[in-house]
Amino acid sequence: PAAFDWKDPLGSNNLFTEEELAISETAEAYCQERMLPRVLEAYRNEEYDKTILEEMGELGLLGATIKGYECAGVSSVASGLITRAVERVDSGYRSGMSVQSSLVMGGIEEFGSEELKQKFLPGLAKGKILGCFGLTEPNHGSDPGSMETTAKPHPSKKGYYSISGAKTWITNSPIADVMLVWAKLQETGKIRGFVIDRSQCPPGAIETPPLKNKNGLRASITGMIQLDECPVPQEHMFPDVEGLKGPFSCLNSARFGIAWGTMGALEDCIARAREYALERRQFKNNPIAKYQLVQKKLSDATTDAAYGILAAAQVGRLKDEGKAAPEMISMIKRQNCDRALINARILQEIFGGNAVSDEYHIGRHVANLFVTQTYEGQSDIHSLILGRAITGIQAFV
Ligand code: TGC
Ligand code: FAD
Repeated sequence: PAAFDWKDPLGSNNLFTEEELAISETAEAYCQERMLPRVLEAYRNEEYDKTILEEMGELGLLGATIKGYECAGVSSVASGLITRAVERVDSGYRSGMSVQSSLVMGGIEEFGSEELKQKFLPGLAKGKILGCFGLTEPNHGSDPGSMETTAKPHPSKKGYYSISGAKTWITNSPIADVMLVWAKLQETGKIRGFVIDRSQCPPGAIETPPLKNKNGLRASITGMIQLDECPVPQEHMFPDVEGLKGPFSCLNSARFGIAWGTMGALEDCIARAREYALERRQFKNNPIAKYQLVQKKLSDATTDAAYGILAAAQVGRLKDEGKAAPEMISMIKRQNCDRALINARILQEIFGGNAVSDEYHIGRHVANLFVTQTYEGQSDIHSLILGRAITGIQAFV
């Protein structure tokens, strides 16, 4: 019989092409060699080093599924493998990348005019321009359809809209050059997407104060977007998409990425807990890995990670064939975030008191994974999306 590999228990590597495996290797090497050494200081000091996005851009890891515009044009599975490599180090680093790649570049690629694509995609792909995605508002998180941010014809600048409102909990906003902001057009009441170029905004029209002192995702920078009659050229509005379909289409790709990423974080927790359990000795000099209760924790987590990768790979293949329903993405986003968080919390117990020290990394993953379960649709919201698809009855309102 074939040998069992605890790092790839169900042989998922057999499902990936040579090219996908090579991309995964490049991403893993970069993340372990260049990102991992920075993460503890970044997390302690709540700092995001934006040169990371430039480095990722040089390796072709940003907006990797996009064809043209200086992007790599790889498969969805390959992009998932990149995301998994990044989140193996830290969910905050994956967040910075997801927003740039899936939410901003993905949105511009899917809905932007050719002019907007030419103007922004190559710079975003190289990490020279930083993007953020503003959907959530202080009073409307799970229910973005009720947003209050409004766009109306600018009273004095011909050919411009004037946007006013506030977005909150926005990854990368304090350092973003470009903001994809969703606002209701006053004349129709319909949600539209606007690409705001910070360098073109007059002073005071846009403020992006950071939200500090987070207790998770500290290696990622988060803030608000406050818009006060901000002038935006009409041609910076996505021409043909209106309603929630716009932001949710971007979210389909980002949620797909999170399903892969959280498996990377969980795999890191498993590898670290296994190593610790083999080294740490208690009671008659036995490694704690000898004890059945410890082994069960490792078995449960390893099983969930293996299942999670297989499910994500299956949805990735369907996505590229145009056969992935959004509910499939809700299913893997919910399941993988929940299982990663639950298992990481249990694996944390293996480290005893040392779990409290950040040098063991496990506590950081646990705090981060809570956030992954919350953003891009909290898990209970995805339960309701699935429940609606199963029963035909919506339970939101
Ligand atoms: P609902 O009636 O369900 O849909 C309204 C319109 O949108 C369409 N639609 C989708 N289109 C494409 N993909 C999807 N996944 C779609 N889901 C819905 C739908 O067909 C409909 O179109 P149309 O043409 O008929 O108008 O709308 P609802 O208001 O009832 O929505 C309910 C609910 C709960 C499903 C939705 O609001 C939801 O998903 N809430 C969660 C909010 C969320 O995910 N926010 C994410 C913010 S961004 C973020 O967190 C980034 S973190 C990034 C990082 O740091 O990694
Ligand atoms: P609420 O909507 O107030 O929900 C609170 C609780 O109530 C949740 O458990 C929810 O599941 C539950 N709930 C709500 N409605 C129902 C219902 N009908 N039935 C049952 N339960 C319900 N947003 C962006 O737009 N862009 C970003 O880049 C971004 N980055 C983020 C980064 C971080 C670090 C964080 C923490 C958040 C980020 N978000 C971003 C926001 C994120 O998407 C929201 O926090 C999330 O959608 C939940 O919204 P909320 O926080 O307002 O919670």
